[in-house]
Amino acid sequence: MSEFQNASTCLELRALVPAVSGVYRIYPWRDSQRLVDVYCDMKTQGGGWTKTLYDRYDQFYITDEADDYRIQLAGNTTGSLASTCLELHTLVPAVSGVYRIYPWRDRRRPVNVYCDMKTEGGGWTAIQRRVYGPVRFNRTWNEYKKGFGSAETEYWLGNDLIHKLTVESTTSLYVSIILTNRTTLYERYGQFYITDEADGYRLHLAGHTTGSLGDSMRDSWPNWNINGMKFSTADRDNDLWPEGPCGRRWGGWWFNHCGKTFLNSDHLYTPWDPKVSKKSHIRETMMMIK
Ligand SMILES: [Ca+2]
Repeated sequence: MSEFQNASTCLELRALVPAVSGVYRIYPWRDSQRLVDVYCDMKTQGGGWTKTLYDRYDQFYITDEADDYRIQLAGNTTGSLASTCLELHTLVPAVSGVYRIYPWRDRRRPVNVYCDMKTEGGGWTAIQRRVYGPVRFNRTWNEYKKGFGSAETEYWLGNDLIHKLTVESTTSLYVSIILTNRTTLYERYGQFYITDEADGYRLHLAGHTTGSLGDSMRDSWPNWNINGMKFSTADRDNDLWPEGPCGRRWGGWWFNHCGKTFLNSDHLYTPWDPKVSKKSHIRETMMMIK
Protein backbone atom coordinates (compact mmCIF):
# COMPACT_ATOMS: atom_id res chain seq x y z
CA MET A 1 0.00 0.00 0.00
CA SER A 2 2.76 2.40 0.84
CA GLU A 3 4.18 1.74 -2.58
CA PHE A 4 0.89 2.93 -4.14
CA GLN A 5 0.94 6.12 -2.08
CA ASN A 6 4.40 6.86 -3.31
CA ALA A 7 3.54 6.60 -6.97
CA SER A 8 3.85 10.06 -8.42
CA THR A 9 2.88 9.29 -12.01
CA CYS A 10 0.92 6.74 -14.01
CA LEU A 11 4.25 5.42 -15.24
CA GLU A 12 5.26 4.53 -11.71
CA LEU A 13 1.84 2.99 -11.07
CA ARG A 14 2.12 0.89 -14.19
CA ALA A 15 4.83 -1.17 -12.51
CA LEU A 16 2.47 -1.90 -9.62
CA VAL A 17 -1.02 -2.42 -11.09
CA PRO A 18 -2.48 -4.45 -13.95
CA ALA A 19 -2.56 -2.88 -17.40
CA VAL A 20 -6.06 -1.44 -17.03
CA SER A 21 -6.66 2.15 -18.05
CA GLY A 22 -8.78 4.25 -15.74
CA VAL A 23 -8.77 6.81 -12.94
CA TYR A 24 -5.99 6.34 -10.41
CA ARG A 25 -4.80 8.26 -7.39
CA ILE A 26 -1.25 9.55 -7.63
CA TYR A 27 0.96 11.65 -5.36
CA PRO A 28 2.92 13.86 -7.71
CA TRP A 29 4.18 16.07 -4.88
CA ARG A 30 5.59 13.05 -3.00
CA ASP A 31 3.40 14.20 -0.11
CA SER A 32 0.69 11.91 1.33
CA GLN A 33 -1.53 14.96 1.99
CA ARG A 34 -1.51 16.11 -1.65
CA LEU A 35 -3.15 13.48 -3.79
CA VAL A 36 -4.50 13.85 -7.34
CA ASP A 37 -6.94 11.68 -9.25
CA VAL A 38 -5.94 11.38 -12.89
CA TYR A 39 -6.77 9.24 -15.87
CA CYS A 40 -4.00 6.77 -16.62
CA ASP A 41 -3.68 5.20 -20.03
CA MET A 42 -2.10 1.81 -19.29
CA LYS A 43 -2.25 0.39 -22.82
CA THR A 44 -1.17 2.86 -25.50
CA GLN A 45 2.43 2.40 -26.57
CA GLY A 46 3.50 0.50 -23.47
CA GLY A 47 1.11 2.20 -21.06
CA GLY A 48 1.88 4.41 -18.09
CA TRP A 49 0.65 7.65 -19.62
CA THR A 50 -0.64 10.36 -17.33
CA LYS A 51 -3.35 12.14 -19.34
CA THR A 52 -2.46 15.72 -20.04
CA LEU A 53 -2.92 16.40 -23.73
CA TYR A 54 -4.47 14.40 -26.51
CA ASP A 55 -1.33 14.45 -28.61
CA ARG A 56 1.83 12.66 -27.70
CA TYR A 57 4.89 14.87 -27.64
CA ASP A 58 8.34 13.51 -26.98
CA GLN A 59 9.00 16.39 -24.62
CA PHE A 60 6.38 18.37 -22.75
CA TYR A 61 6.46 20.60 -19.71
CA ILE A 62 5.03 23.84 -18.44
CA THR A 63 6.96 26.48 -16.56
CA ASP A 64 6.02 27.70 -13.06
CA GLU A 65 3.44 30.29 -12.02
CA ALA A 66 5.98 33.12 -12.08
CA ASP A 67 6.22 32.44 -15.83
CA ASP A 68 2.43 31.99 -16.25
CA TYR A 69 2.74 28.20 -16.76
CA ARG A 70 4.14 28.69 -20.26
CA ILE A 71 3.78 25.57 -22.40
CA GLN A 72 6.96 24.01 -23.81
CA LEU A 73 6.78 21.34 -26.47
CA ALA A 74 9.76 19.78 -28.16
CA GLY A 75 10.74 16.72 -30.14
CA ASN A 76 8.48 14.96 -32.59
CA THR A 77 4.75 14.73 -32.24
CA THR A 78 3.45 11.22 -32.71
CA GLY A 79 -0.20 11.80 -31.94
CA SER A 80 -2.60 13.41 -34.37
CA LEU A 81 -0.48 15.51 -36.72
CA ALA A 82 -1.32 19.15 -37.30
CA SER A 83 -2.24 19.46 -40.96
CA THR A 84 -2.64 23.25 -41.12
CA CYS A 85 -1.46 26.38 -39.34
CA LEU A 86 -4.98 26.65 -37.93
CA GLU A 87 -4.57 23.32 -36.12
CA LEU A 88 -1.12 24.37 -34.91
CA HIS A 89 -2.55 27.65 -33.68
CA THR A 90 -4.43 25.83 -30.92
CA LEU A 91 -1.22 24.18 -29.66
CA VAL A 92 1.51 26.79 -29.87
CA PRO A 93 1.89 30.42 -28.85
CA ALA A 94 0.71 33.09 -31.23
CA VAL A 95 4.06 33.61 -32.90
CA SER A 96 4.16 33.87 -36.68
CA GLY A 97 6.94 32.01 -38.45
CA VAL A 98 7.91 28.87 -40.31
CA TYR A 99 6.32 25.68 -38.94
CA ARG A 100 6.22 22.05 -39.99
CA ILE A 101 2.78 20.72 -40.83
CA TYR A 102 1.49 17.38 -42.13
CA PRO A 103 -1.24 18.30 -44.60
CA TRP A 104 -1.29 14.78 -46.08
CA ARG A 105 -1.77 13.29 -42.58
CA ASP A 106 1.38 11.31 -43.25
CA ARG A 107 4.46 11.48 -41.01
CA ARG A 108 6.68 10.84 -44.02
CA ARG A 109 5.43 13.92 -45.85
CA PRO A 110 6.11 16.99 -43.71
CA VAL A 111 5.77 20.42 -45.31
CA ASN A 112 7.39 23.61 -44.08
CA VAL A 113 5.08 26.61 -44.32
CA TYR A 114 4.88 30.13 -43.04
CA CYS A 115 2.09 30.50 -40.48
CA ASP A 116 0.60 33.88 -39.70
CA MET A 117 -0.57 33.48 -36.10
CA LYS A 118 -1.76 37.06 -35.57
CA THR A 119 -3.73 38.51 -38.47
CA GLU A 120 -7.52 38.36 -37.98
CA GLY A 121 -7.43 35.68 -35.31
CA GLY A 122 -4.29 33.91 -36.61
CA GLY A 123 -3.92 30.35 -37.88
CA TRP A 124 -3.33 31.30 -41.53
CA THR A 125 -1.35 28.94 -43.79
CA ALA A 126 0.60 30.87 -46.45
CA ILE A 127 0.18 29.37 -49.92
CA GLN A 128 2.19 32.15 -51.55
CA ARG A 129 4.92 34.29 -50.06
CA ARG A 130 7.03 36.67 -52.06
CA VAL A 131 9.72 39.17 -51.15
CA TYR A 132 11.00 39.71 -54.70
CA GLY A 133 14.30 38.06 -53.88
CA PRO A 134 16.19 35.60 -56.06
CA VAL A 135 13.39 33.01 -56.45
CA ARG A 136 11.96 33.05 -59.98
CA PHE A 137 8.19 32.71 -60.29
CA ASN A 138 8.22 32.15 -64.06
CA ARG A 139 7.90 28.36 -63.70
CA THR A 140 6.43 25.36 -65.46
CA TRP A 141 3.07 23.73 -64.88
CA ASN A 142 4.76 20.89 -63.05
CA GLU A 143 6.64 23.25 -60.75
CA TYR A 144 3.43 25.06 -59.81
CA LYS A 145 1.79 21.68 -59.31
CA LYS A 146 4.41 20.52 -56.82
CA GLY A 147 5.43 23.88 -55.35
CA PHE A 148 8.80 25.63 -55.28
CA GLY A 149 10.94 28.00 -53.22
CA SER A 150 11.46 28.00 -49.46
CA ALA A 151 9.12 28.80 -46.56
CA GLU A 152 11.88 30.87 -44.95
CA THR A 153 11.95 33.29 -47.86
CA GLU A 154 9.51 32.98 -50.75
CA TYR A 155 7.50 30.12 -52.22
CA TRP A 156 4.46 28.71 -53.92
CA LEU A 157 2.97 25.90 -51.83
CA GLY A 158 1.91 23.80 -54.81
CA ASN A 159 -1.43 23.43 -56.58
CA ASP A 160 -2.07 19.83 -55.53
CA LEU A 161 -1.73 20.82 -51.89
CA ILE A 162 -3.72 24.05 -52.28
CA HIS A 163 -6.49 21.98 -53.86
CA LYS A 164 -6.44 19.47 -51.00
CA LEU A 165 -6.46 22.10 -48.25
CA THR A 166 -9.20 24.21 -49.83
CA VAL A 167 -11.69 21.41 -50.57
CA GLU A 168 -11.43 19.68 -47.18
CA SER A 169 -13.36 22.47 -45.49
CA THR A 170 -14.69 25.94 -46.29
CA THR A 171 -11.64 28.13 -46.67
CA SER A 172 -11.06 31.89 -46.68
CA LEU A 173 -8.35 33.56 -48.74
CA TYR A 174 -6.40 36.51 -47.40
CA VAL A 175 -4.20 38.44 -49.83
CA SER A 176 -1.81 41.00 -48.41
CA ILE A 177 0.61 43.36 -50.14
CA ILE A 178 3.13 45.27 -48.07
CA LEU A 179 4.37 48.31 -49.94
CA THR A 180 7.89 49.68 -49.78
CA ASN A 181 6.55 52.57 -47.67
CA ARG A 182 5.41 49.90 -45.13
CA THR A 183 1.71 50.37 -45.86
CA THR A 184 -0.14 47.06 -45.79
CA LEU A 185 -3.04 46.51 -48.19
CA TYR A 186 -5.23 43.41 -48.04
CA GLU A 187 -8.29 41.71 -49.43
CA ARG A 188 -10.14 38.88 -47.72
CA TYR A 189 -12.36 36.53 -49.71
CA GLY A 190 -15.02 34.63 -47.78
CA GLN A 191 -14.69 31.41 -49.77
CA PHE A 192 -11.82 30.13 -51.89
CA TYR A 193 -10.99 26.79 -53.42
CA ILE A 194 -9.34 25.36 -56.51
CA THR A 195 -10.33 22.19 -58.33
CA ASP A 196 -7.96 19.30 -59.06
CA GLU A 197 -5.40 19.02 -61.85
CA ALA A 198 -7.82 17.17 -64.16
CA ASP A 199 -10.01 20.30 -64.10
CA GLY A 200 -7.01 22.66 -64.42
CA TYR A 201 -6.94 23.85 -60.78
CA ARG A 202 -9.87 26.12 -61.58
CA LEU A 203 -10.32 29.13 -59.28
CA HIS A 204 -13.49 29.51 -57.21
CA LEU A 205 -14.12 32.64 -55.17
CA ALA A 206 -17.41 33.26 -53.43
CA GLY A 207 -18.95 35.06 -50.51
CA HIS A 208 -18.20 38.37 -48.95
CA THR A 209 -15.00 40.25 -49.70
CA THR A 210 -13.50 43.01 -47.59
CA GLY A 211 -10.26 44.95 -47.68
CA SER A 212 -8.22 47.87 -48.90
CA LEU A 213 -6.86 46.27 -52.09
CA GLY A 214 -10.19 45.97 -53.84
CA ASP A 215 -11.56 42.85 -55.51
CA SER A 216 -9.50 42.89 -58.68
CA MET A 217 -9.81 39.13 -59.18
CA ARG A 218 -13.54 39.31 -59.82
CA ASP A 219 -13.82 42.08 -62.37
CA SER A 220 -17.06 43.38 -63.84
CA TRP A 221 -15.57 43.24 -67.34
CA PRO A 222 -15.97 39.59 -68.41
CA ASN A 223 -12.58 39.39 -70.13
CA TRP A 224 -10.75 40.33 -66.93
CA ASN A 225 -12.77 38.34 -64.42
CA ILE A 226 -10.63 35.36 -63.39
CA ASN A 227 -13.12 33.70 -61.05
CA GLY A 228 -13.89 30.31 -62.61
CA MET A 229 -10.77 30.29 -64.79
CA LYS A 230 -8.27 27.45 -65.01
CA PHE A 231 -4.66 27.85 -63.87
CA SER A 232 -2.14 28.60 -66.63
CA THR A 233 1.61 28.71 -67.01
CA ALA A 234 3.94 29.55 -69.88
CA ASP A 235 3.91 25.88 -70.91
CA ARG A 236 0.19 25.24 -70.29
CA ASP A 237 -2.10 27.77 -71.98
CA ASN A 238 -5.55 27.43 -70.39
CA ASP A 239 -6.39 31.13 -70.74
CA LEU A 240 -8.80 32.81 -73.16
CA TRP A 241 -6.33 35.26 -74.68
CA PRO A 242 -6.03 34.12 -78.30
CA GLU A 243 -2.59 35.54 -79.01
CA GLY A 244 -0.58 33.21 -76.81
CA PRO A 245 -0.11 32.14 -73.21
CA CYS A 246 -0.58 34.89 -70.59
CA GLY A 247 1.83 32.86 -68.45
CA ARG A 248 4.76 33.66 -70.72
CA ARG A 249 4.85 37.16 -69.22
CA TRP A 250 2.87 36.82 -65.98
CA GLY A 251 4.06 33.51 -64.46
CA GLY A 252 1.66 30.87 -63.14
CA TRP A 253 -1.84 32.18 -62.31
CA TRP A 254 -5.51 32.04 -63.18
CA PHE A 255 -5.80 34.05 -66.38
CA ASN A 256 -8.58 35.23 -68.63
CA HIS A 257 -7.54 37.90 -71.19
CA CYS A 258 -5.23 38.02 -69.10
CA GLY A 259 -6.67 39.87 -66.05
CA LYS A 260 -5.81 42.51 -63.47
CA THR A 261 -3.90 40.55 -60.80
CA PHE A 262 -0.43 39.09 -61.29
CA LEU A 263 1.13 38.25 -57.95
CA ASN A 264 3.33 35.51 -59.45
CA SER A 265 4.64 37.66 -62.25
CA ASP A 266 8.28 38.61 -62.77
CA HIS A 267 7.06 41.45 -64.98
CA LEU A 268 7.29 45.05 -63.85
CA TYR A 269 3.71 46.26 -64.11
CA THR A 270 0.26 45.97 -62.48
CA PRO A 271 0.64 43.30 -59.78
CA TRP A 272 -2.84 44.31 -58.50
CA ASP A 273 -4.51 46.74 -60.86
CA PRO A 274 -5.48 49.50 -60.17
CA LYS A 275 -4.39 49.71 -56.53
CA VAL A 276 -0.77 48.59 -57.00
CA SER A 277 0.56 49.57 -60.40
CA LYS A 278 4.26 48.60 -60.22
CA LYS A 279 6.20 45.68 -58.84
CA SER A 280 8.83 48.12 -57.58
CA HIS A 281 6.25 49.52 -55.12
CA ILE A 282 6.00 46.16 -53.35
CA ARG A 283 8.07 44.92 -50.45
CA GLU A 284 6.24 41.64 -49.83
CA THR A 285 3.14 39.71 -50.87
CA MET A 286 1.34 36.89 -49.14
CA MET A 287 -1.65 34.70 -49.95
CA MET A 288 -2.94 32.81 -46.93
CA ILE A 289 -5.80 30.43 -46.24
CA LYS A 290 -7.74 29.20 -43.23
CA1 LIG B 1 -3.94 31.92 -74.65
